[in-house]
Amino acid sequence: MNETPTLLVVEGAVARPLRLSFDDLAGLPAADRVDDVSRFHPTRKGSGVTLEAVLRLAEVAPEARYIMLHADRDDFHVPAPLDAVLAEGVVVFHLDGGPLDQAHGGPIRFLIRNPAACRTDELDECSNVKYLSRIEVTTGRGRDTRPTTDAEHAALHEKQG
Ligand SMILES: Nc1nc2c(c(=O)[nH]1)N[C@H]1C(S)=C(S)[C@@H](COP(=O)(O)O)O[C@H]1N2
Ligand SMILES: [Mo]
Repeated sequence: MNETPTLLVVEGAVARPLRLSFDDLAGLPAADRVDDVSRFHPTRKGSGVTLEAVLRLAEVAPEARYIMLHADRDDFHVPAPLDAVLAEGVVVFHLDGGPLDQAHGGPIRFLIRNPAACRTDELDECSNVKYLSRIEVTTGRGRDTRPTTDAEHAALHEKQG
């Protein structure tokens, strides 16, 4: 499936584990595309595909209940309940047809369409994972590295710039 490097691994409770390249993502059908995320997240940029399309390719096992969003680059990890995240998740991977740069959370940025404010819900702003490298489909809730206090949150934003 790959001629260009793997940008996103999908693994865990799936029938078909995936290693997706830019070309694999760009080759998904038009119906799966999400163009210009600034239409619903005015401060963010890029285009992508629905989480649902990616998980459809991987064929999620019936016992799956969560996805773990892993950013191995900075060791940031967020669990998301599968039923809630399925219609909300967008996998952003290009900006005007070129790769999504690190300043925009690339090469892959995960976005929740309608996130709750930070720390108010399972699917909150903090779940908008930058540098997403792996989606692990799981039966239980895994490690959550989202900040839990205002101070931790402020420190993280300071570090992120
Ligand atoms: N990989 C990674 N993704 C991350 C974070 C992080 O520290 N590392 N911070 C999260 C938090 S706490 C928030 S509120 C949002 C901020 O996204 P923004 O910089 O686009 O506003 O990114 C989230 N995604
Ligand atoms: Mo956050």
